[in-house]
Amino acid sequence: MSEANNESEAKLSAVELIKDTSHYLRGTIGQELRADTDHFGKDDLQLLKFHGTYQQDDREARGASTPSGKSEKQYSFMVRTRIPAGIMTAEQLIAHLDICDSIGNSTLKITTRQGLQLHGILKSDLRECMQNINDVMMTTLAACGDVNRNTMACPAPYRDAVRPAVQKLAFAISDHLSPRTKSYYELWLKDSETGEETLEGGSDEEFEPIYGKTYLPRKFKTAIAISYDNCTDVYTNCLGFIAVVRDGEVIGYNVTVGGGLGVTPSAKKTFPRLASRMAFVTPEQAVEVAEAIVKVQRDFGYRDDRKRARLKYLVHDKGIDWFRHQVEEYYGTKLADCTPDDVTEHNDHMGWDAQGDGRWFYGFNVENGRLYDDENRSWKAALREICHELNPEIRLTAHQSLLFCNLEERDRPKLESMIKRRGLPLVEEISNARRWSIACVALPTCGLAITESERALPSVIDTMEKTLADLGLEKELFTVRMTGCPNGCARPYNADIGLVGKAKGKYTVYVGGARLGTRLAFIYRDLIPLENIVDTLKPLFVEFKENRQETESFGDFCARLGLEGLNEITSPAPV
Ligand code: SRM
Ligand code: SF4
Repeated sequence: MSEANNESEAKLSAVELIKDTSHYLRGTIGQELRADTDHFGKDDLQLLKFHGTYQQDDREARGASTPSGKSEKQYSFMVRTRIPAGIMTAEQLIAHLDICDSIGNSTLKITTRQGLQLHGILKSDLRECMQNINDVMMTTLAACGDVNRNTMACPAPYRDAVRPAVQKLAFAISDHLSPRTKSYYELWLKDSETGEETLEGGSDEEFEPIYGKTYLPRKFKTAIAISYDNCTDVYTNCLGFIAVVRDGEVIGYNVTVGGGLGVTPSAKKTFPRLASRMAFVTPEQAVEVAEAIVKVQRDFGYRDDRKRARLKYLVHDKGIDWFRHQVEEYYGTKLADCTPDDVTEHNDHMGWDAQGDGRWFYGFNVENGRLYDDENRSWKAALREICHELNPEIRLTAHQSLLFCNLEERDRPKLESMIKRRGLPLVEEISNARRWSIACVALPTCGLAITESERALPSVIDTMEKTLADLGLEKELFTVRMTGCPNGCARPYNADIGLVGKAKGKYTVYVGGARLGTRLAFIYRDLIPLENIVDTLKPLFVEFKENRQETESFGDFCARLGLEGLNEITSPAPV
C-alpha cells in the first residue's frame, strides 16, 4: 500500500471498514435478502450501491401513520443499469419498461450519464428485477459504488471512423474496469450451470486485480468526447478522453483528470472542479492509462474523509504535474503532452440526421428523461409501439434523451406519427430553452433532495419561454440545469443557468457557465423561491438583449460581466 494511504490508515472512514470486511461486496446481503423484512441494515446499504441499487423511502409518505399508529418509512429501491455509451437494443429498452410496469413505480428515468433507473422496487422483488435486467444481457454491477461507473461516450450512430472508435473505447474501458467479484452473480442471479439460486458463497481466493478489496476511495466517472462534440460533458468527469481527429481518423486522445461537481456549501473544503488536461495517449495506450489513473486514485486518494475522497481533490491538492508523474510511474513509461485540440462544440443530436450508410437516426427529446404514461402524454406507449414496429437501435444521451437509430427513409413519417399520436412533441415543436434543459430526480425518491427538481423545472421553463419570447430571445441556445440539492447530478455548475436546491422551495441561481461545458458558473443570487426564478433572471435577459457582443451566448455574456458587472446593471442583492 502507498505512502499516502499509510498516513490515513489509522483513521479510515466508516465506509472503508465496511468495504474491507465485506468479502468482496458480499457483507450480509445474502442473509438480509432471505429475511422477511422490507429493508436492509445500515452496513449493507453501502455495499448494495456497488450492485447497482440504493435503498430509498417515499419522501412524501414520511410521517404518515400506519394501522398500528406508528409512523414508518415506506421502503423501496432504485435500480440503475450501466449502459456504456448509452447503446442498447429495442428489446432491452422494452425489458426495462416491462419491469417498471410490473414491479416498479411505472416510470423509467433516463439519467444524465446515459443510464436507466427504475424506482419503487420492493425488497422482495429486487432479485427478480436484477435477473430480468441480466436476462437481456445488461448489468447493474458498478452502476453505483466506489468503482468506475457508467463510461460515457458520444452515442451518435454516424458510420464514420470516429464515433465507432470512441464507442469502442467506452466498451473497452467499461469492461476492463468492471469489478471481478463473483458476489453479484451469487447474490442476484441463478447459477448458470444448475439453474439453481445460490444467494451466496464465494471463495477466499477471490481477487480484484485493479481495485483490491477496498475498491476506490469514492465513485469514479469516465467520459469520452470528440474535439468537435462534447455531448458527454467531459470536463466534469474524474477521467476524460478528448478524441483528437486527423483526416477523419482518431489518432489519439487528450486525457483530462480531476473533474467533479458535488459540493457541500457548508464545507469550504468541497467545491466543483473542471478537469485538468494531463497528457496525450494513442488509442492503443488508452485503456492501460485509464487503469494507471484508477490505481493512482486507489493508492493516493483520501480514504479518511468521504467528502474529499473524489479524485478532483487529489489533483487539486497535489497538482497536475505530480499526478501525471504518478500515472507515468504506474503505466511504466512517459506520456506525450496534450495536443492543442480541445472541445469546440456540443451537439445534442436531436431531430433527424443521416447516419452515413443510407439510414437515419432521430434524436427524441424526453423532458428531464422521465418516461411515463398519463392522460396527456404517453412516453412509454410511444416507445413500445416504435420498438415493436421499427425495431430501432436505441442510444441514450447525456442530456436525458434518446436516439432511434438505423431507420429507413420510409420509417420517417411512421415514427413521427407514432410520436404525435401519443401527445408528444417533435423536436422542432420544443423551445430551445426546454430542449437544452435537464433536471435530476430529486423528490420524492432521492434521499438527499432538499427541493423539487424534475417535477418543478417544466413550470420554470413555461414561464421562461414566455419571457424569452417577449424579448425576442426565443432562438437563443443556452443550457438550464436544475438539481434538488448541491450534489450536482444534472451538472448545474457548468451550465449557462444552474438552479440548485438550497432550502425548502428555494434555489441558488448560478449563471455564467457554458453550453460547451468548459467554464464554471458563479452564484448570481441565493435562496430564490421557485416562483421567482424567472423574474430574478429577467433583468439579465434584458441586458443581454441590449448589450451582448456579437455572437455572444447568454453564458458568455454573464461570464464577461461577472457578478460585479451584473450587479451594476441590475439591482444588487447580497449573495
Ligand atoms: Fe448523482 C448521489 C441521481 C448523476 C453527483 N445521485 C445521487 C443519488 C444516488 C442519491 C443518494 O446518494 O442517495 C441520486 C439518486 C436519486 C434517485 O432517486 O434516483 C442520484 N445522479 C443521479 C442521476 C439519476 C440524476 C438524473 O436525474 O439523471 C444521475 C445518474 C447517472 C448515472 O446513470 O450514473 C446522477 N450525480 C450525477 C452527476 C452528473 C454526472 O456524473 O455526469 C453528478 C455530478 C458529477 C460528479 O459526480 O461530481 C452527481 N450524485 C452526485 C453526488 C455528489 C458527489 C460528490 O462528489 O460530492 C451524490 C452524493 C454522494 O455521492 O455522496 C450523488
Ligand atoms: Fe438527489 Fe441532489 Fe442528485 Fe438531485 S442533485 S438526484 S436531489 S442527490
